[in-house]
Amino acid sequence: MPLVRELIKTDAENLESEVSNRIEKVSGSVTLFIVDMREISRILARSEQAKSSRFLNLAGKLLLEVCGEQDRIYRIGDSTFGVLLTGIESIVHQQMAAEKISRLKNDAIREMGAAFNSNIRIGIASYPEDANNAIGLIHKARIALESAQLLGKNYVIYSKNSASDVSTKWNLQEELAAAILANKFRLHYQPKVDTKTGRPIGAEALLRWTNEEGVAVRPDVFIPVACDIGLINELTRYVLTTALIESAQWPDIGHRYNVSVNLEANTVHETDIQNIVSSSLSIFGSDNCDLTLEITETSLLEASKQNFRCLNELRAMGVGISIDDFGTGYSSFSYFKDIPATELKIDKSFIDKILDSDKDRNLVETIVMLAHRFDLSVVAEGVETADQLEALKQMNCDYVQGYYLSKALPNNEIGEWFAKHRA
Ligand code: G
Ligand code: G
Ligand code: MN
Repeated sequence: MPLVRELIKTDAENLESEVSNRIEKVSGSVTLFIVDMREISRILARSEQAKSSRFLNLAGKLLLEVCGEQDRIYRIGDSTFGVLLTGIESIVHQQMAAEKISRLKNDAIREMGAAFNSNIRIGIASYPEDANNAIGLIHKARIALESAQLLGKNYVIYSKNSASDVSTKWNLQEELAAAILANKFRLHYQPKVDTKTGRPIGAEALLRWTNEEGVAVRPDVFIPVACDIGLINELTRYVLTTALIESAQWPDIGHRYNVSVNLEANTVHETDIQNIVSSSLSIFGSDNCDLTLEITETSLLEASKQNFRCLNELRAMGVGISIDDFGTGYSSFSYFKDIPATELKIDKSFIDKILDSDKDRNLVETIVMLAHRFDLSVVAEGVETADQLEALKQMNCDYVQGYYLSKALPNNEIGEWFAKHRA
């Protein structure tokens, strides 16, 4: 009769005493795998809540299959498991076990009939090699897991190198959290210009952070970190309210400004963005400006019907939706018919090539025509020369943005820029 073993549900604190017990009972080395299935469960949760918990139960059961009599599995978080294996003496053995766990994930996905390929991450540390007690072992396995997430690897075995990568990340997290609480951010604004007349129509707000050492940290570095530490909503609120407050003071240019704000992909999928936007608008909205939210094409491609509902609600509030970085994802034509967008921004990589060949030019011209057929206005990003601007004018591209016109400027300079270019 095979022994029926159960998953042990525990929280992170109890894990410590569990691991401690095992270390005492088992002679020889004990290896802890922390298995994180967050990415998969997130994707499943977007489609259907029930699927996500079914997957995690299934994955837990499959994990039991890698375990021998002496081994234990703990469910230590919503989508995190601890696997405690004994008698794994070499790195090769650890690698084999990690590979096996990675393959089990495929079985679970297949059994669910889900059509995607996402990763699980595994952090691995051993007693007594990496740590001489339970607390140390859990800590090292967590560092290895963080490192796997950082490097985008299926698994990482703890080493001094992984520790230093992760400590850099943890420092950044702490610094960023402090900066968010202390409101150390600024917005810069890059003007958007009407291609035909050369007159300004508005600007894109771009977040700027200079850390305590005076180093400007790029938003594509710190925004994912803000997501990880659960503070992305604070940043989104900051950007929305600041853009609304500051644009209200910009000089008269004969019409309302269009102000664009970038939204991080997961904000659209996972937060109550409608409420954040509507409360910002009701408190800080002004007659001076219309708001547009820029969402990357890639994240729109992942969007489910649920998210389209969210985008439709935003549209109903009078907010524009812009498809950012267009051309970098792989959208099919049918996507145009469903997406509730008002604007399409052609990625800089296409604009860069526009003068290279007829083919590159035709491509951009076709995108413009297609967008117009679906009532989307078109913005070209990263325009750097007069010739590019001229070519885009010929193609009926509506608006342009780029260093040729202006880089992003701090608020005290953007007002002057608008005043100077309004005529
Ligand atoms: O100019 P720049 O280095 O700011 O922009 C780098 C990237 O960071 C761009 O892809 C831009 O869309 C993104 N970005 C800039 N500001 C914000 C912001 O407020 N929120 C989000 N989610 N992304 C931003
Ligand atoms: O992804 P998003 O389109 O939001 O990113 C805007 C980014 O492009 C910002 O980093 C901004 O500073 C940068 N940018 C804007 N105009 C130009 C340009 O003409 N050339 C280059 N190289 N970058 C630009
Ligand atoms: Mn953008």
